[in-house]
Amino acid sequence: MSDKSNANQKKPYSQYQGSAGGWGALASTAKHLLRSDNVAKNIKNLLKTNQTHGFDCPGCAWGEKDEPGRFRFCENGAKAVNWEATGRRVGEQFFAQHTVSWLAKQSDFFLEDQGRLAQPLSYDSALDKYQAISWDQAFSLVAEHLTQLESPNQAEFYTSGRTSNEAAFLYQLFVRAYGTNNFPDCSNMCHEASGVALKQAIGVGKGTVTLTDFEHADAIFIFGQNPGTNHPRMLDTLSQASRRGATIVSFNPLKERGLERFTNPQSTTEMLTGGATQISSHYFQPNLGGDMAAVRGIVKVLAERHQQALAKGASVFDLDFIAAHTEGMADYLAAVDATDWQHIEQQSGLSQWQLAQAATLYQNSDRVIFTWAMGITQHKHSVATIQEMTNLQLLFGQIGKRGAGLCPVRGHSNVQGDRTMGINEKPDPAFLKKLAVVFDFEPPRAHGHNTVQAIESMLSGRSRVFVGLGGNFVAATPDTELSKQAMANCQLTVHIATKLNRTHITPGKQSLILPCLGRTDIDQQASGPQQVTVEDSFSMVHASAGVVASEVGEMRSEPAIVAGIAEATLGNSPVDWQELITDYRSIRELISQVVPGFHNMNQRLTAPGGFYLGNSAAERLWQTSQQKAQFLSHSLPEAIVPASVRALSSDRVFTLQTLRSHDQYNTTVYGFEDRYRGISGERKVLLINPDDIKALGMCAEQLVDIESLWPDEITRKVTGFRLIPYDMPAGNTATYFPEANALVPLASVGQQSFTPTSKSIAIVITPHQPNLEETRIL
Ligand SMILES: Nc1nc2c(c(=O)[nH]1)N[C@H]1C(S)=C(S)[C@@H](COP(=O)(O)OP(=O)(O)OC[C@H]3O[C@@H](n4cnc5c(=O)[nH]c(N)nc54)[C@H](O)[C@@H]3O)O[C@H]1N2
Ligand SMILES: Nc1nc2c(c(=O)[nH]1)N[C@H]1C(S)=C(S)[C@@H](COP(=O)(O)OP(=O)(O)OC[C@H]3O[C@@H](n4cnc5c(=O)[nH]c(N)nc54)[C@H](O)[C@@H]3O)O[C@H]1N2
Ligand SMILES: [Mo]
Repeated sequence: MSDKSNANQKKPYSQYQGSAGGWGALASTAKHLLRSDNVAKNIKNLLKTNQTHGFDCPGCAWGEKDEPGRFRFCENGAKAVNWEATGRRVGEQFFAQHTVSWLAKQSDFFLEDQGRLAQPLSYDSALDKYQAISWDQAFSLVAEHLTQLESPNQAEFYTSGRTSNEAAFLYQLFVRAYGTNNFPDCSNMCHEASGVALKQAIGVGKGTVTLTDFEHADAIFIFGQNPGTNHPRMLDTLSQASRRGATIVSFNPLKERGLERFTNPQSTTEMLTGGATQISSHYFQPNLGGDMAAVRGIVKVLAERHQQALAKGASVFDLDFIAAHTEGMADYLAAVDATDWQHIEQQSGLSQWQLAQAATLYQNSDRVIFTWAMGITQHKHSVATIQEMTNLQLLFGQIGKRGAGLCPVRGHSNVQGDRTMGINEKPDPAFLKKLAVVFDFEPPRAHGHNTVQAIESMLSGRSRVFVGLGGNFVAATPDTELSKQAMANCQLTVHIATKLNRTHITPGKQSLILPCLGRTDIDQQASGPQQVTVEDSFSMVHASAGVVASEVGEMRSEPAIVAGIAEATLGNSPVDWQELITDYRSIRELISQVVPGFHNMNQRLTAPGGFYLGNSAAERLWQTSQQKAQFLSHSLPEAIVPASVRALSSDRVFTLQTLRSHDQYNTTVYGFEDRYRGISGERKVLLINPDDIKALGMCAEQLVDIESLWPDEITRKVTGFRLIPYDMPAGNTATYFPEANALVPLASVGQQSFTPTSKSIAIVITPHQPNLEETRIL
């Protein structure tokens, strides 16, 4: 961002000495609030965050205990609320002043910082400007394009995970009645691997634990996750566990302060005494992509101990559980046995001794929870890694008992709910059958496109219409230039959104921006203010309602916009769309009829905290084809960066992960402080081991260019990134997305998950060539 030629400027990095949370978090919350144009309203908003009669925090999908008297927002939730609830508006006048080409040169921060989208807008390519359009005209334009396509499979319907259950349910109903399963969604880039892996292994693609289980766990193993920034309310849960003596073990290549120690802003004692709670008792720093090897090493140690125990008539594994509930252990243990220690140590970056230590911590704990997030799911072998983690938990019967289980920690606040509502390009046949019966139409059975396939289809010109229900498609997806080209190829692109972003200013031949209400806004319909519902990481469904009347102008709710498009395209079929919008309880009646676990939804929502959807695996009911939990065994990858890719350059090849700073929400950049990592004032940084800087013959803070390696003809390069020495194993590097998405090759995806491999990209680092623009040369 900033030019560091000015010697008086603050250093871009310094080691952060404090704990996570504490006064720093309160000060940052206050800073973001005070910078806002709506201070009083936003304080009111925050006090209603995650309360029974308030709205669900749009920040993350961590759950909430129903305890009175606590505030239930965190610093980053406050930023999300504050960002949405701005009084500034972007409408016709703003666009009269700016061409799309000019806007395209502005930063992501600038675009969203202009305020809330306030008016429906249509792109005029002759003027290169967005201009006002009426809602009816906008809906008719969408309908016209959709009905003119040769096949419904030429349209792509994207969803971002903030969308409520009500909007998602209507959206999938409309899209299927229209005739396609093309539902690329943010989940494809996020926890897809968790869903795929767990469904095969334990019969359900969701986590098996509830928030209460964290109160009973003896050990919590956290893999590939940075809760201090991305799930700050989880630190409250972890610090309580730590204080009652639970063992917390982290696996993360980076030292993340939130995993080390936390001062709980809700604890008067900690705040006044400057005290902090240690979070992780043990911290292992594997290589990027090294977790499968690490878990395999742990199992190898434990399997040996098991053999020794058997010789003495005892056992280490839970043989009763294994016999009663599982299949495939022998094959899996044979695969473990066949994996040599050299491979394990080299790939994980952890020694046999360290893995034996982790094995002991695991073995000594009666109840163990595994949590994980993007550090595990965004690799080529993510499904295999999650199944390896599941295998370990199965060996010890750690699924379906109190205080134990598997916990993929979801990202967007309703990403799990959207899937439950049927936003799925590979829908469950039983779900389609139910739709057919309840709505009396034949839904399409053929699988639709995921995110990467949608880009490929738009690139090739086959798909011609893109509709985005929230999100920022071109900034969130890999290979930015290809993704932008895909969008520009479309005949029509439609964006239902709260804030202006890069996707909107990458228009198709025609383009619409349809401004919608956010979580914090009161959603007033004919029968009165409405509630919507969301599902958290623990399968709890609860209501959310905005609390403060803001200047909403022409904004409409997401369900109302979906209904408008549906009615214009399909008329009153298969439902009376407008009638449903008058009272969302009628949408929930339909959900009750179709979606398993949602019976009597309206009534069950009145319980404080909402209702629990249940989880078959947590009850030790295995909905796999064999009705047993499956040990699934895979070979370790040869190498995280395959030899064929490494051979593409004679320079030293590093592995790069792209992650979030403390001041962003995915593609939304709130500011330029990554406080816990001690990085300040800029985002174009490359975190790297200090010895690697020396080995490269470079120095800290030097500017470099980064090029990724992939066996095709495309050069993927970003330029002018500052080297920041950071505590991480040699050979690994990190930088922020979305800036680095241009480096992620579209074809580099996870096996079975199709998730872009955003956490393991092969790169070479060269001194910055000031004349080189950021390029991608075909
Ligand atoms: N404030 C805020 N909250 C958010 C978001 C946000 O952007 N901002 N995004 C939301 C969304 S959609 C999501 S999905 C979640 C994301 O939550 P996280 O998964 O925590 O997000 P990332 O920033 O991608 O962090 C990945 C973490 O995994 C580590 N890691 C990377 N690769 C590996 C690996 O190979 N092995 C191991 N063991 N660790 C690895 C990184 O060092 C980093 O600590 O957060 C949600 N909440
Ligand atoms: N390289 C790399 N790429 C990644 C990742 C990574 O770790 N590395 N992470 C991936 C992950 S985990 C995810 S989940 C995706 C996220 O991908 P997306 O979900 O597509 O992106 P967001 O940045 O969350 O979307 C932000 C936009 O959503 C809109 N918005 C906000 N609130 C609302 C609302 O209430 N309603 C509507 N309709 N619109 C709203 C605003 O216009 C805002 O600009 O990115 C993925 N991309
Ligand atoms: Mo995500």
